[in-house]
Amino acid sequence: MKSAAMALVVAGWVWGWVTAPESMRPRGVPLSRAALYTPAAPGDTFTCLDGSLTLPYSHLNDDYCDCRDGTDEPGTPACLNGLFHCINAGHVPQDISSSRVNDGICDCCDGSDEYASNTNCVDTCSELGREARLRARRLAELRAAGARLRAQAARDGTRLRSDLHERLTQLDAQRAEADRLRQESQQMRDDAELFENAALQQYRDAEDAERRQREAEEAVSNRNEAEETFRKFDSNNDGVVDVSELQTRVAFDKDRNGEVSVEEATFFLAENSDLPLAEFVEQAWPLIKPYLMIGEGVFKPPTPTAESESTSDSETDEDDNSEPEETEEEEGDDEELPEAEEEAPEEHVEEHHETTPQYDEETQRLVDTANEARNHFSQAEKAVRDLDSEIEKLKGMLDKDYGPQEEYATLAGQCLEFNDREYVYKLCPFEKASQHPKNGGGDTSLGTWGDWVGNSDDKYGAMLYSNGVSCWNGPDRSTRVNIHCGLENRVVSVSEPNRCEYVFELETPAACIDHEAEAGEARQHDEL
Ligand code: MAN
Repeated sequence: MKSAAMALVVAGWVWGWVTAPESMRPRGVPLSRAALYTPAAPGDTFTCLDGSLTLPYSHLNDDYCDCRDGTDEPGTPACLNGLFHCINAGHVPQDISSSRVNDGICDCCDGSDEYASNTNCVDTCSELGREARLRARRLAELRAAGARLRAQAARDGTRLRSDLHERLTQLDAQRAEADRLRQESQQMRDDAELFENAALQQYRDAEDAERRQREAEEAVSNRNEAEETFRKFDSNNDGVVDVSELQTRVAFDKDRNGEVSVEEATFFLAENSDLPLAEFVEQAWPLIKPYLMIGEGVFKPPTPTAESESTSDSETDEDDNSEPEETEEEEGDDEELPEAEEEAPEEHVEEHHETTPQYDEETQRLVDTANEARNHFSQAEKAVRDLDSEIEKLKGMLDKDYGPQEEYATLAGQCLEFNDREYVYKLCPFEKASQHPKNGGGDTSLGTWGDWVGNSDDKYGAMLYSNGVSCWNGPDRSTRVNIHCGLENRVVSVSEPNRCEYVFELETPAACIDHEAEAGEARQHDEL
C-alpha cells in the first residue's frame, strides 16, 4: 500500500500529477474521474475518453494534444477543446476551458490554473465560499419565509377559484330565470301593444283625416293668394304678369342695390318674360311667395334690423309701386336679403306643436298598460344583459392560469406601481401594464395580459402583456414581467431594453419555493 502510493507520487512528477495525497489525480482532472487516469498495472495504456486513441500514460499532460476530445491534456493549454478542473476547496469546483491555463489570469479561486505562469494567484476560495454560503442561506431563509406566504396565497387562490365557480353556477341559474322573465314580459308587451294599437287606430285615422283636410285648405288658400297676387301684379290688367311689372316691386331687389333689374324680375318669373295666370301660379308663385313672406315679416331674416326694413318694403308694395327703394337707401341699412338665386328661403312650415291627444278613458287605460309592459320588458332585457356581462367577466377570470396551485390568483385585481424619473408604471397582473408620464398626459397601454412565458423548466418565471399602443414606426408596445421570490408583491424595477419593449421585475411570495423543505417532504414521502 505504502509502496503503491510512493509509485504514484513518483509518476506524478512525470505526468504532471498533483502530488498532494488527498488529490491524487493528474492536474486538471476532477476527482470523480481520477481512476480513469490511473494505470491499473505497469505497462497499461490510456484511452482517450472518446475512445478514439490509445496512448502511453506518459503522454498525459505532456503539453501535446493527442486526443481529439482533448482528454489527454486536462492540465495544460495544449488542447483547444480541453477542460481544466479546479477543485476550489472551500467554494464551488469549476471547469474552465484549458486555454485559460497559465494565461496569466487567475480564473479559479484556488489559483490552480496558473501553476506555471508568473502570476501569483491568491487562494480566495474560503472567503468567496463564505460569502456564497451566506447569500445562499439568506436566499433559503427568504424562500422559507416566502413559501409560507405562498402557501397562504395558494389557499386563498384556491378558495377564490372555487368561489368564482360557485358564483358562476348561481349566475347561470339567475340568467335562466331572467331569460324566462324576459320572454314572459315580451309576450305581455306584445299583447298589450295589440290592444293599444287597435284602440289608437281610430285616433290615427281621425288625425290623418284632419291632416288631409288641413292640407287641402292650405292648398286652396295658397292658390287664392297666388291668384290675388297675380291680379295685384298685373297692373295693366292684360292677363299676364311681365318683367316690367315685377321691376316695380322692391321685394324682388335681391341684391339690394336699389333697383329691381331685368334679371331679378325674370328670375321670379321662372326665367320667362311674362306669365299668364295658370303658369304664374304653377311656376312663379313658389319663387315669389317666400320673398313676399319676408316682406310680411313671416320669415325672420338673419338680423333684427331686417324686420323693420321688410316692413317698409311691404308697406311700399301695398301703398304704391313707385320707387320704394329710396326708403331703404335712406335708412342706410345694408342688410342682405337671402341669396335667392343660389338658395331661395325655405318654404315656411307651420309648426304643429305635438300635444298628447286626449284619449277616452278605455284607450288611455290601454296606453298606460302598454307603457308599463314596455317598461317591464326593457327592465327584463337589461337584467339579462347585466347578467351576461357579469358571466362573461367571471368566465374570463376563470379561464386564466393562476399558477399550478392558484398561488398567483390573489394578484388578479391588484395594481402595483413603480415610479421612475419620467413615468409611473402600473402593472395590474392578469390584466394590463401601462405607463403614465409624470409631466402630464394620459396612460399609454404597454400591453394586456397574454400568457406565461417563462422557460421550459419554469413556465411561471415570466408573464407577457402584448398588443399595447403601437410604437411610432415600430412594434405594438409589449411588456415582459420577470418574476422573483420576495416577501411582498412589488414591482422593483422597470426598463425598456428595446424601444417599446418593457421589462418589469416583479417580486412576489407566490414565486417562493422552499427547495429544502420540498426535498425534505419528498424524502419523507419516499420513506413512507
Ligand atoms: C413614449 C414612451 C417611451 C417610448 C416612446 C417611443 O415616449 O412610451 O417609453 O420609447 O414613446 O416613441
